[in-house]
Formats: sequence, C-alpha cells, structure tokens
Amino acid sequence: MRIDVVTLFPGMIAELMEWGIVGRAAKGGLLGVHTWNPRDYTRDVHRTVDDRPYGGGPGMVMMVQPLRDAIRAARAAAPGPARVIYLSPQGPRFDQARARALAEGDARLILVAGRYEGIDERVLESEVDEELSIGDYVLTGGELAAAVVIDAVTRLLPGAVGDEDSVRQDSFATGLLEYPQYTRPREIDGRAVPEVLLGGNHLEIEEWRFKQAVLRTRRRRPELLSGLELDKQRRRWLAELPAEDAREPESERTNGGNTGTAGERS
Ligand code: 4G1
Repeated sequence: MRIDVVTLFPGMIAELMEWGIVGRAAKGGLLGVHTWNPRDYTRDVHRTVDDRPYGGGPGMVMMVQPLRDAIRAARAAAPGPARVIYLSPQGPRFDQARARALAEGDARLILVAGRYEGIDERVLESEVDEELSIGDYVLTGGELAAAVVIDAVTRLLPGAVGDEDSVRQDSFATGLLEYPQYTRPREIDGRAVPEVLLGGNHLEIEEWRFKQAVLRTRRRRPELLSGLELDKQRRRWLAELPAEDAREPESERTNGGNTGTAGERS
C-alpha cells in the first residue's frame, strides 16, 4: 500500500518508518510512504508556510499556495484513485473499523497533517475528501495523528504481522478488551499466575480467557458489548457468567488512588 503524507515535519513520519512492524513492512515493500513538504513549494525567499487569519485573532493558518501545491503534487505522483484525508479534530473518530476500511480499500491514502490553527476552509473543500480525528485533545500538529493512522492500517496489511492469528484474535477484532497476560516467573511477590494457564488444557484456557475478557469489557467499556457477535461455544460461556460480576479489584483499573504525591502510601 502507498501512503503519502503532506507535512511540514517529514522527519516525524520518517522516524515512524524505522521501527518495528511498520519499519519491516516498509523495508519489505508492503508499505511505501512518501512525504510532501509544503515548504518545498514556497516561492518566497523566506520559504513562508504560514499566513494570517482573516478576521484577526491569535495564531496563524497554513499558507494556501504551498499547501495546495504539495497536496496536488502528492495526488499527481501516482496513478489510480487516492483518498485525501485531513487529520483534524473536526473529523469523525478514527477507530478499528475505519482502519480496516482503509487497509482493505483500493485507494491510496494522502494524509494531510495540519499545523498552527489548521488549514483554509476552501482548501478543505476543494482538495480534501474526508477528515479523521484520533481523539479529543489539543495537539500541536497532525503528524502524530497521521502516524497513528499509518500504524493501525499497516498492521492490517496481509503479511505485515508475523502471526496472522494474533491480528485475528486481538482486541477489537474479537470485539472485547484483552484478557490478562502472564509470563515468567510463576510468582511475583506472592502473586501467582492463575492455575488454569499452567495446566495445558487449551479449551479450558480459551474459556477462562474469554470470560476474563468479557468481565473486563463489561466493567470498563460496557458500550463495546452491545454489538458483540458470538459463536455457540462463546454464547454458552457467556451464559455461565454472573449477571453482575464480582468486583474486579480497583487496582486493576486505576492506580489505586496514588496521586504520586511524595511520601504518600498507596
Ligand atoms: C480544537 C486532535 C482544536 C488534534 C479542538 C486530534 C483540538 C488531528 C488532530 C484542537 C488534531 C480540539 C486530531 C487542536 C490536530 C491544526 C494543527 C489542528 C493541530 C491541530 C479538540 C490543533 N486528530 N490539531 N488543534 O488540537 O491536528 O487528527
């Protein structure tokens, strides 16, 4: 898959391409990422990329001409359909379903990362096909949002993750949060690994993990349970759970009220 990123800070995207599964996908040719810097499309000696907002007020807006030329250059760089996506707090939330749709679609992606107070509304209207937001908080730029999209989409490309099974079974693919994980040692400060995981009874382990995942999801993210689709086995296991679960220890969900205040015992 080809992904183009229009950004004033291409180094932020280049860094992402060096590491882990995304790095391997890029090196293996599964993923091709190209960056387009509006600064390279400026025409003045100062290479200006920002401009003042009409109406006044604080902050600057991305200058129209360099941004527009960079987006158009990205569009022209390869044939075939492209989706120009502006990462923006005004967009619908980017979630796993959207990641799947982008990974499975035929269109290549052109991700536009904003800076300053964002982009001119008319550039949005004429050059951008859709907007996506990674969440509700203030950022200094759209690059991290673009990185989130690249990461989430890349791991869904066939062959990107070594173990396809882990992609199929992971949280959101199953519709549930993850069950608790344990590794060596068998005991830490008197806290043992649950016995069932040591027994080697794979059906029993699968049942325990499923029930743990449901209990966690019900307590922490109950809204995820509404659309859940289960096979016969899992429907049976679900029916065995108590209607209201015995309280998960608070320490599993929070930091136990530890505010980090020096000298406080939690
Ligand atoms: C108003 C957050 C402004 C931010 C309200 C999630 C945030 C891109 C995202 C902002 C950005 C809220 C995102 C804000 C983002 C222009 C340059 C927009 C950076 C910019 C809640 C600054 N998902 N934010 N404005 O953060 O690009 O994609």
